[in-house]
Amino acid sequence: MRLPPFELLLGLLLLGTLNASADTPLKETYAESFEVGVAVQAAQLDRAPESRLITRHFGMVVAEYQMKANVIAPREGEYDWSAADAIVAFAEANGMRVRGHALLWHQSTPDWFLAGGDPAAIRARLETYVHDVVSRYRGRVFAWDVVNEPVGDGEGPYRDNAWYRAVGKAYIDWAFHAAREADPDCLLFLNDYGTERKAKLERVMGVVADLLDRSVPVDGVGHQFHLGRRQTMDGIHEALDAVADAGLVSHITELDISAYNDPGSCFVNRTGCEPELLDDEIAGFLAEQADLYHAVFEAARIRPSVSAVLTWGLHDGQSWLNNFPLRRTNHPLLFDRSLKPKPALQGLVD
Ligand code: 9MR
Repeated sequence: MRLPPFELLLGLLLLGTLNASADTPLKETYAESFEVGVAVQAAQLDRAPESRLITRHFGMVVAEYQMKANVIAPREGEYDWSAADAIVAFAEANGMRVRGHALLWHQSTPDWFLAGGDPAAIRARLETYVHDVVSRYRGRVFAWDVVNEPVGDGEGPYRDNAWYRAVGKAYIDWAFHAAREADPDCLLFLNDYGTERKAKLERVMGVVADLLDRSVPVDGVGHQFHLGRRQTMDGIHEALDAVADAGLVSHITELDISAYNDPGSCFVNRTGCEPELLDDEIAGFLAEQADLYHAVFEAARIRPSVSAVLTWGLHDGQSWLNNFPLRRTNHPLLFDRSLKPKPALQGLVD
């Protein structure tokens, strides 16, 4: 019997592999090591092509902005749960888990929380808010980012935000204690960006150690991991190890990989930002991005301390990075603008 030419056999084999990988849900690929999630917006859950991708590839959702205080409680004593409820209901209807984000973030704090400046009043408002939100979703939101981005970028360990200026570092303790009281079984996280950089990691771990010393109930650290092109892996490994060494859980909470690697000036006054990728540069970036996504997922897979990895959005068209630090087409996520899987997704499920 004559065998078909080697090239043909190889071609058929490759085709088979590609088909198998395109069919494999991302969440199943990593099911033995960690859960895979995605940041969503309530409106997209009603759009069939997007919601199908979400339920197929992810086992967890987090609200990109609709569970923050400025959306839930724009005015004192008045709650709007509509979007948050819709996201939690979608997750429950589809057997998915919900990560709560975020009880307290200086950028989404409505003015009424801090009005008047009296620390006792501020504490009471914060505790009431945290209690009301956490108890509404008790047993349904399995983990909360209790405080988001409390750590500074240069100055002392604490970020010099309106909360810190009003009451010092105590606001962090109050939020964690109130969350624990409202749901003793929920995992409580301090979430921050830049832990892949040594100096920031040291500050984050210093703040965490200080909280643990005073028996503040912190269970884990959320690493946002908003990464850029040319990010190396050392800092990622160090960040995950540092949290494990402190005896805590890590979640990778807001993973995305920007096509740009801007200098600090771009973030300060939008000078020196990298120019928009040309069409013939995109494929090269997507290949680099696939390698980096794969390396980050591997870093999570080999560590028992990492129990969840979430991307900060479903597809490139939805990402905040198209508008930050300036308006520029970006390609940071696992699906492209037409919802097609990118090389990064293929690389992960292969
Ligand atoms: O991506 C989010 C964007 O859609 C919202 O408008 C914004 C304000 O709510 O928050 C963005 O998400 C941020 C996250 O909550 C905390 N880390 C940085 C994220 C990007 O700014």
